[in-house]
Amino acid sequence: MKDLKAKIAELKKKFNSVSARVKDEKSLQEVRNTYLSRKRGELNLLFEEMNALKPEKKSQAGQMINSLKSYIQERLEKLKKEIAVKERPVRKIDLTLPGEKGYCGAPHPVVLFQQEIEEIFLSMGFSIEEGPEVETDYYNFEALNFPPHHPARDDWDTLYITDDLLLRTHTSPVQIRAMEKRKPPIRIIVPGRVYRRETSDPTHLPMFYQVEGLVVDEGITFANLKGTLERFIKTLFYEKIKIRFRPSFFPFTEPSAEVDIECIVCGGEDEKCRICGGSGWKEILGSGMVDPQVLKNVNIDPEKYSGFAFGLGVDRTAMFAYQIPDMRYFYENDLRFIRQFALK
Ligand code: FA5
Repeated sequence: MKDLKAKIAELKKKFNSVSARVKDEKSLQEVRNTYLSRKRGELNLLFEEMNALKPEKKSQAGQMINSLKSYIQERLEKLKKEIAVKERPVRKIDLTLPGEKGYCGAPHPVVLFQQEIEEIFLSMGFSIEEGPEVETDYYNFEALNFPPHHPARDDWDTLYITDDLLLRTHTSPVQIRAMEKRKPPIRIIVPGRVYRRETSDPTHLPMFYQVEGLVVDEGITFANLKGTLERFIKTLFYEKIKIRFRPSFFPFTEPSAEVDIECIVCGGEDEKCRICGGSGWKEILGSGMVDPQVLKNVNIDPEKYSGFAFGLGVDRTAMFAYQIPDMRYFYENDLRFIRQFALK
């Protein structure tokens, strides 16, 4: 027993001096093997010796060996943590290099422009309504007074999904959905995407944004339509901008008018102007008084109520406002182009 005690003391001393020299993962593992290995580890040899002792001495010896074992384990654990901290890779920082700039996204210019439009109408007491992009023939055409096979349907080059389902060609179907849902007074705008089977060119896209407007109440006249649109356009562009109402045709409005604004790029002075083609005018929207037949289609009495509606091309107007010669730039995903607008 005395022998064993001396051996334990000796082993502890040896362990302390060996472990003090441990400096990396490899030397730590070597020390662990020397003392704790199951086969030839020093501690196991001690346990084997203990087995040769008389039973009454065994428990005391066991306690002494176990306490040395815990001591060694704790010390090794501590060393392991110290080595892990020491060996952690250090990121070298070169303070002379320019900093890394984080990527920051920004709203798309067409979205920004749409928000400007929304704010003007919200300030005029309109509320915002939405509708589905996949529409039925009924809402996109029939309820808007386009009977089946009516030639006016050809003006909207339509992408059909089935005979009855299509990608909406304008935001006007939401007029019908809104009037089905609630009775006048109605004063809404409907921003959203529309689709047409068109080849893109500088002023045409197969997918673009419109903002529809609809006002229905007692005593609404063309003067309300004109006043509202003039106020809107002057707020969006500038107070003195020239505006022109040109007679037009839409099956769902009567009378109808397309609205042009003066070319803010050349003012009609440049025959070769890429924006207006020298005409001095640019069409931005279609409008008109809601056809009484459309009101009847949604069970609103046209004798009592009247209304006006309009549909503005957001991309087309944005192109004009920002003086961009080609609308396709909006969708080419060139960040150098897109980001200029976010900075404004
Ligand atoms: C319509 O879509 C009608 N729904 C507008 C309307 C609403 C009339 C309510 C009366 C009452 P139009 O097809 O003209 O009309 O389109 C309206 C606007 O969308 C145009 O003035 C133009 O600014 C824009 N637009 C039309 N086609 C394209 C296109 N291919 N690419 C980009 N913008 C377009």
